Formats: sequence, structure tokens, C-alpha cells
Amino acid sequence: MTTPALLPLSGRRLPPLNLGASAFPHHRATLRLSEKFILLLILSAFITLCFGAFFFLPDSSKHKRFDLGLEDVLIPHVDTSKGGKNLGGFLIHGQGHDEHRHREEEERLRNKIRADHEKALEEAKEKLKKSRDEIQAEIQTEKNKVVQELKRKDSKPLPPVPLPNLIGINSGEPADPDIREKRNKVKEMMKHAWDNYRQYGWGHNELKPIARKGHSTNIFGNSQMGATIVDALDTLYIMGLHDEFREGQEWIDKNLDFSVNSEVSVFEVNIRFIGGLLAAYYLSGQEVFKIKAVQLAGKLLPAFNTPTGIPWAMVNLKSGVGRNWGWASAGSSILAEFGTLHMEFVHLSYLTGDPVYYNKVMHIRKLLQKMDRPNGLYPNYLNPRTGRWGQHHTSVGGLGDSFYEYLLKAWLMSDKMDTEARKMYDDAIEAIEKHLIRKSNGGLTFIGEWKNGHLERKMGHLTCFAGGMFALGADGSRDDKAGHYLQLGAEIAHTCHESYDRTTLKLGPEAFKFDGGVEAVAVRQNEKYYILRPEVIETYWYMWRFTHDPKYRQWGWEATQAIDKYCRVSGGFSGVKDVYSSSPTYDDVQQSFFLAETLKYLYLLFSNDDLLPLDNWVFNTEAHPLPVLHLANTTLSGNPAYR
Ligand code: DMJ
Repeated sequence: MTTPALLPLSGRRLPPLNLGASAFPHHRATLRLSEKFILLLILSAFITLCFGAFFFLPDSSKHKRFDLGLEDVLIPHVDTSKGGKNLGGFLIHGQGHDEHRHREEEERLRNKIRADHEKALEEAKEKLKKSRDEIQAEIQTEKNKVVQELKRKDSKPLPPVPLPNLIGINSGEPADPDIREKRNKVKEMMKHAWDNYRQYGWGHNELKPIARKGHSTNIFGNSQMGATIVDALDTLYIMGLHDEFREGQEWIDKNLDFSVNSEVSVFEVNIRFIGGLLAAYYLSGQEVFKIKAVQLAGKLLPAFNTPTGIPWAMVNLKSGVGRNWGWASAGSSILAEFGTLHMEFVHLSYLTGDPVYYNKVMHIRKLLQKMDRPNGLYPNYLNPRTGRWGQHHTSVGGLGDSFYEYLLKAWLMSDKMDTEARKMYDDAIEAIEKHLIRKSNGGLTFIGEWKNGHLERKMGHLTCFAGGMFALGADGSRDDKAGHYLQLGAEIAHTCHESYDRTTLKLGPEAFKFDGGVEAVAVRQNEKYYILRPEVIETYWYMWRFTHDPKYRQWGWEATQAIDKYCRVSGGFSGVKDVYSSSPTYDDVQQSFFLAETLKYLYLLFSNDDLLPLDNWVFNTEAHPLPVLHLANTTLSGNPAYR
């Protein structure tokens, strides 16, 4: 799903008060020396007070405080071997005990207090003697030590776990020379996109191919996190672009740092970064990707600190403070965002042996299961404070899409053991079919949007992914309706192809209508753009894998040519603002998902099926392949989803 990244963000929350050392353990270690000095002075004053009190209070009062009417004396001690009773570190001795020993003990205590006091005063004097520069140097040394320590902890190797069956990491080279040529063309396009990003946008999140400089949106926060590098890695690997893959790996190893004061989208970071890193790890076996994925996941966890456990949409990677998009219904979290974490989080628990990730996503699922659903549909908005739905809008496109996708894929990824997820998927698509799927007058099947009891006869480019989802979920469907769902997938693929075919550029608009005599055509100017999105091609690829109908390769080739003709510029690839115009203007953004998804799906479309077979790999919503976790390999076998 894609969030309207350009919408203004309002309602920024102030960081909660009282964020003491326990809220930020790192800060405990980085207390500045000047603060330490003040503490030292307070401590020394306190010791002086105690010291005075000990000497000047009347003797009996020292004892009475602990007497509790038992006429016993409490002496600090931990040794119980002498018949005393240990009460939290204090031994209770009976009356008539050796007076001499008691005085000795008192004297020892006095000496100790005196010595501690003197030592504290000495230390304070020493500090006062130091110059400002010396103190600053000490602060710096201490800070460096803490940073080193954190780095050491962060890059600790994770406990080894058996790798799942990694089948089908091969060249997938097709025998047919015509198909090979098409595949090579896609690979050449990937090279063009990568090389230009390498040259003009390296380290930035994305590329502006016309301005030839870096680009970013608020989903990635304000730092350079190399989104394109991470998103593109597995595509490079699959295409055999190993030098480029190594360049990316090196950058990640040396530069990808998550301790930045940057507010990012939890969903986008999860699907692009964690998904991308995990896929790169499984494909290449390089530990660095796993380590980075786990580090990053740790930074996302504070987003789940809400009254309901439904995560905030955004989190500051440094402070852990979360909040929601200002435009989302009454402070709500978004279904397609908090509902698209499952695959990656299950893998994180699998790889680390730490159930924390798994528990977070299962908690979301349990909460959703308990809620009433209007007409059996899941609304797009859920308030993380109250646990109540926001506006009753339902969509299989933006704001809803990948939630449904992840229910199906959770089941597939668990080697079909997670039947709870499959049931939720089946229930959801039954309601969707009943309320949202219709046939146009011209016979095109489309998926509309549900808005407060009314069906809007409009379909988004994002919704086109559902053709592939229906085909992928056909096998194992309720009442053995496999044929029905494969057919539904084919109909959606056909409709989405029409949305491309009815434009001047043969590229699909962002949204198209089935209303007032219009069929599969965008009406509003602000819905006529194409931003290098993958969903239609994704559906062609799934349909190809399940049917081998050559029309899907044909349609994929049409899209490849159109992208190359209208979106290619000398500095990379750009989105276009109007697919109905013969002289389109560019939006000047090379989206990271173009390399992660669009080009990957095209490449797979022209490859043999034994490259990443769907029985062994499940693609996350950003097209990052994650292996199926067969029961024998999973450390989560005690969890309900795997029973
Ligand atoms: C991608 O980031 C993912 O496919 C997401 O699920 C939806 N939007 C974009 C591509 O259009």
C-alpha cells in the first residue's frame, strides 16, 4: 500500500514527559560528567548528613527504628550460618548478644562512612582542579566508549539457526531465444536504473533522474538510508549482477546506520528495508544483511507501545516516539500498514530465536479477530488508542491491499500450517467478492471501494495486485473453488490490461472508473499519472506461473516497451504525469520499488519457473522473496500458528 506521502502532516505529538534514564537506557551511560559532578556534590552532602546523624542522635534512637517491638537489634549482615534469621539482608540477633561485638561493628561502620566521605570529597576536589578542556575531553572519551560498546553489542553475531530449504536460486535462463532476448532487455533496464542511481543518487533514498540528484519522501524520514540500494539488492542478485550487488553490500556494511534522529514509516521501512535485507540474506547467505535487519527491527519495536498494541504509522528511530499520519481518520492507524508486518516479523523471530516480533504481529491478529466487521469487511482505519474502527471505508487498493495479501501469505509461508490466517483470508475475500467486486456494462470485472455503505465504482492501479493474489490463493480455497479464483484472477488481469491499453502511452493510470459510460479510464487529471508501479505486471507474472498462457508474457512485453519508451531518460527512469498525453511530462522520480518490484517481476516473467518456485518462496509485498518456513525448520513450533 502507498500512503499519500505528500499530504501535510499535522497533529505532531510532543514527546512524553518524564523520559528518565529507565526509558532510555543508553542515556544512563552517557550522563555527562558535569551532571555527575553535581550528583557527587549532592551525594557528599548526603553522606555528611548521615555521618552527623549517626554521631549526634541519642544512642537508643538508632536502635528503636529497627526494633519493631521485638527487642532485637538489626545489624547489616548476610551470613545466616550463625542461627540468625535473614530479613532482606539484615540479620536479627537475640538480646544478650555480645555487647563488645556490637561496638566493634559500630566502629567499623563509622570508619567506613568517614572513609567514603573523604573519598567523595577528594574526587570532587580533583574534578574542580581540571580545566574545561580536560573535562570536555573526558566527556568525549566516555561518549566514544559508549558508542563503541553499543556498536559491539549491535554487530554481535546472532545465534545460528538452520537455514530453511533454499530451492531455486539459479539462473532461470529460458531456452527460447526470443524470451531470452526480452529478459536481457529487462536486465539492461535494471543496469540503467542502477548505474544512474549509483552515479547521481548514491546513498540517497531515491534518484531524481532528470535533475540527476538524490530524492526522498517523508516515508524514509530525513536521512539518507539508501532505500534504493536495499530495495534493489535481491533483484541484482537474481539477475546475476553480482558486482553491483557487492557494491550495495559494501555500502550497507559501512554506511547503513539506524541510530538516526529520523521519523520513518514503520510499514515502508518494514517492507522495503527489513524485507529487502532478509531476502538478500537468504539469497546470498551474507550475515551482514541479517544483522542489519535485526538492528532495524529493534528500532521499530517502540512503535508498538500504544494502548492497544496496534502500532503507530511512524516512529522516530532514535527516540522511539511514535505518531500517526495527520490525514488518517481521527488519529487512526492504517489497516494496510499495521497489517503488513507479519511475514517479516515471523522471519525475524525465526532468525533470532526471539519471540518478541512474532508476539507483536500475533497480538494484532488476535485483536482484529475479536472486532466486529461491518458486512464482514475490514475498515481501513483503526484507532490505536481506543481500539475502535475509524471511518468505514474498505479498499483492496491503497490503505487496505497488503493486509489481505499478508493473510494469504502468512498461510503459505508457514507451509500451509497457519490455518487461522487462511480462514481470515477466506472470510475476507468472500465479503469482498460480495460487496466490492462487480462487472461493468462492458463486461470488465472490477474491484470498487466501499465508502460508508456506498460502492464507489473506481479501481486503483494498486488494486490490480489482487489478480495475482486470487490466483495465488486459488489452491487451498474454501469449498474447493480453485477454478473460480483462478478465473477471478484472470478477469482482474484482463481489466488491468485494459486500463493500460486504453491509454496513449500504453501505461496504466493511477485510478480508473467504471461509471457514466467510462470503462477502465481515468477521469480526473490527478489520477492520470503512472509512477513506475508494479501491480499490473505482478499480476501478469502470477497468472503466467499458474496458467502459462502466453498472453501474459505478451502483455508484460508491451509494458516493458512502454516503460522503456516513455519513462526512460538518460539519467534513469521517471514516472509520467499523464498517460493519455502524447507528450508526457515527467515527475522526475525513480521510485525504489521500480527496481525492487517492477523490473524483478518482468525478469521473472521471462525466466523459467524453477527460478524461485512459488512452493518454496513467498514474495513480500515489495517483491522480496522469503523462504517458506517448513515446520521442521522453525523455532516457533510451540506457537499456535505452527501447530
Ligand atoms: C510498493 O511499495 C508495494 O508494492 C506496496 O505494497 C504498494 N505500493 C508500492 C508500489 O506501488
